[in-house]
Amino acid sequence: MSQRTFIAIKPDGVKRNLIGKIISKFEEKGYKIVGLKMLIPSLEIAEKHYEEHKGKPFYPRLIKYITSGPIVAMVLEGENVIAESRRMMGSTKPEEAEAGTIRFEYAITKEYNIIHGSDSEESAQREINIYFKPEELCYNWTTMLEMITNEG
Ligand code: IDP
Ligand code: MG
Repeated sequence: MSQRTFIAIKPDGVKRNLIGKIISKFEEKGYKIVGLKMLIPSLEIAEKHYEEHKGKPFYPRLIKYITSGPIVAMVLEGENVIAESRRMMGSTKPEEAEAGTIRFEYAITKEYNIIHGSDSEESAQREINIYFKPEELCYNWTTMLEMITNEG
């Protein structure tokens, strides 16, 4: 089932020059990038994004962290991309993340864990709408793999 998901390289990932390495992993996996931009999240955007965590002890720091610098926001499309991109990211706590996952390789703490990914179809749709206007998304293009598959 082809799905879309929202992924963000958080400010610590950008500050540590990990943009290219992270995007490469998703490209190599074969996901189609249908939205991509850099922005410094406003307080309003950050609060909308993380509304499920409002009231938790780490919430104020989370908002400060996510608004502390640019993030790279993207929308990926592909088979089972929501669950699979979460698997590729690894556990929230880097010490629990499986070897080979993005957080295992790069995250330092459960707070500064360099990447965000939607955890359900509902949150994917919600988060895509928070970060992207419809006209900013490029759904209508064909990857090489799609071209070859359709020719066959
Ligand atoms: P997720 O990013 O793996 O979906 P969530 O539990 O949704 O994890 O938490 C959102 C973000 O909030 C985490 O990625 C992390 O940056 C931060 N966070 C989560 N739990 C803690 C905590 O216990 N202390 C500090 N920051 C946390
Ligand atoms: Mg989450």
